Amino acid sequence: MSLLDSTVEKSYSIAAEHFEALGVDADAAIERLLATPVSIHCWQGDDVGGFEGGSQAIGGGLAVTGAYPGSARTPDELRADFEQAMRLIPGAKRFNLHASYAETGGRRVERNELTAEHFQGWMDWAHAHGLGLDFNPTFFAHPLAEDGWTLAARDEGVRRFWMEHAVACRRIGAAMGARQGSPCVVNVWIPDGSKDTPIDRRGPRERLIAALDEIFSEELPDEQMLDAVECKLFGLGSESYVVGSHELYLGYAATRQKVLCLDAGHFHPTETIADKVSAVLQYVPRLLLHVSRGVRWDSDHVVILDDATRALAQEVVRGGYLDRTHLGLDFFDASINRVAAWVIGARAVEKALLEALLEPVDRWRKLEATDDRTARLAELEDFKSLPVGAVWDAYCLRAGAPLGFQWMPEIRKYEREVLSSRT
Ligand code: RNT
Ligand code: ZN
Repeated sequence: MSLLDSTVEKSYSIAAEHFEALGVDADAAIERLLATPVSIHCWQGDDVGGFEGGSQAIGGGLAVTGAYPGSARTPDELRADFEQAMRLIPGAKRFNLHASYAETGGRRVERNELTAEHFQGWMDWAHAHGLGLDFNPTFFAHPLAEDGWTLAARDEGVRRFWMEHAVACRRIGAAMGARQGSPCVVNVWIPDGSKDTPIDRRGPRERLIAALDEIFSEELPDEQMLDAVECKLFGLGSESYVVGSHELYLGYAATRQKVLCLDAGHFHPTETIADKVSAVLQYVPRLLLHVSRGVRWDSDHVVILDDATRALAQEVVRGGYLDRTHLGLDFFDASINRVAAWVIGARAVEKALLEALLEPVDRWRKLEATDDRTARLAELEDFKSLPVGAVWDAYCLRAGAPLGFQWMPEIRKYEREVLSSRT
């Protein structure tokens, strides 16, 4: 044990006493966190590029800004980058893929013809690293999505193509789930909407619902895959109307008992998703969270340990909803080292969860039940300066991940040795 490790253990045992005095078992919090997977998105590694080749713009209202060198250009590079990130992120991880990351051996395979075979490389790799996979059909960066319409398109042929794509993706997700022994969450997000005020808001929504019903009509076992739907308030180019709004998908997920995806960047600029957790879970079976950080618009900045992220973790933990929540990340920043972006975002989410797991909620619940609002507020404030950091360090140590920002030299080394040679 190094000197630093023994300092961490000493600080931890003092911190654990602090929490114990409040009735909280810090060891149990660490154990719980070690067993809670965070699904990390592939698309931070290559600016949502995917590997279909061609010069297709991302589109769909998604914008990645920045020109930091070293973006992954091939599946092998992306896997290597994520392996580097993984070593620096403590705890259980999953990997979240998009259909546009298929490996087709240089052949053009249309999206409606994708099969599990095109993800064999990803599945083998995930298996070798003990990673579960999650999946997303890709309804953007494609000639048939150029005008921003997919599942709700007026054109029957376009709609049909995207429905076939979604059906193919559900089967791929099921194959992933069967292989890994845990359900693959297959998340549907479509860009459909309009820049200016439409006359017909109803038609596209009816078309979307009909399309989803048909897509989901093939029964696939829950143990293999779970369907999720992701709403959005507005996007670039869909400022005035988004077909798949919050109300639409909340109603849809509630009536069809699907997983509801809440993306932290998909609501009004001052609206956070923490308060929605206990509301929507009254009606939908499970939640998928896209933890993100919107700055002014849905800008998908790297997640940090801010109030919104903390409040989200608190709601999931305080409500006892960890078992019904799939935690995912969704951001893309091309202006900083992409591997570091993964590490910063994932560590921030884990830290927020740890903080939430260390809260003396039983004690606070009692104060609340006796209407002692004064003590509740006082203790909530005091909690903010308890030694969570010491528990975090112990957690990193147990997970075999670097302490503090000791991971930065690793990033620099990887940048020097690997990323800098990519042009
Ligand atoms: C877009 C959604 C969606 C995407 C990914 C790439 O606004 O947030 O989740 O970010 O599918
Ligand atoms: Zn999202």
